[in-house]
Amino acid sequence: AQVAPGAVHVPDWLAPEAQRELLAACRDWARPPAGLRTVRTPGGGTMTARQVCLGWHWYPYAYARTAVDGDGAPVKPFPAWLGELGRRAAVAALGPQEPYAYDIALINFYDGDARMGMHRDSDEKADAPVVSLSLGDTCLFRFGNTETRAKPYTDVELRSGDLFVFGGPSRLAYHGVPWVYGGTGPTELGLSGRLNITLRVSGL
Ligand code: MD5
Ligand code: FE
Repeated sequence: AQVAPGAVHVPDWLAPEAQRELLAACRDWARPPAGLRTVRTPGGGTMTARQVCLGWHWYPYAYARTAVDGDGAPVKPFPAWLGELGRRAAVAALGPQEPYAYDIALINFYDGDARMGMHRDSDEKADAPVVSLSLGDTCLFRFGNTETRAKPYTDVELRSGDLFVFGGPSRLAYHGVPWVYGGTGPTELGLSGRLNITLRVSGL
């Protein structure tokens, strides 16, 4: 379903087996070196969702090749199969298009009361669509507008296996995760909390 021009939600895009495989990969990537970390913002704040990066390391508000605000180790490689998954996802949501060279994955782990405030993703130098995949608990995802953090926005529930693609005029929209509904994920998956995998083109 199109939520806004270029912003498309495809519920239940990843089959249970594909969800299990992606979760297993995320657990592996979360291990040190350059594994899961807590992100601190320049203003002295702490993000409640913890993060691991592939390909390029994101720190507020730029990209590096090493985990500069973590253990300093070289960032893990972005695997070819993940780029293929990103291209298939973009086509599934937006239809035939140029094959984008995805080279960044940002993986956010939400547990307990973790959430994400309204923000824009503007540190990439390319305008390729962002592919977002959700695993585990359902969240409330807030898709806003390009002008302000405030209303109008559209609230969407993202569930385990859902795909969301943000391209075109929606690429620079404000968005956030005001809430994760604890204990709502598929029991068979064995994930407590929520995981979100975003695939991006750095343009770097
Ligand atoms: C999440 N992650 O659920 C969200 C989903 C992030 C982040 O926001 O920055 O890691 S990805 C949402 C996204 C990405 C790019 C553009 C837009 C939304 N958008 O235009 O709404 O952890
Ligand atoms: Fe974002």
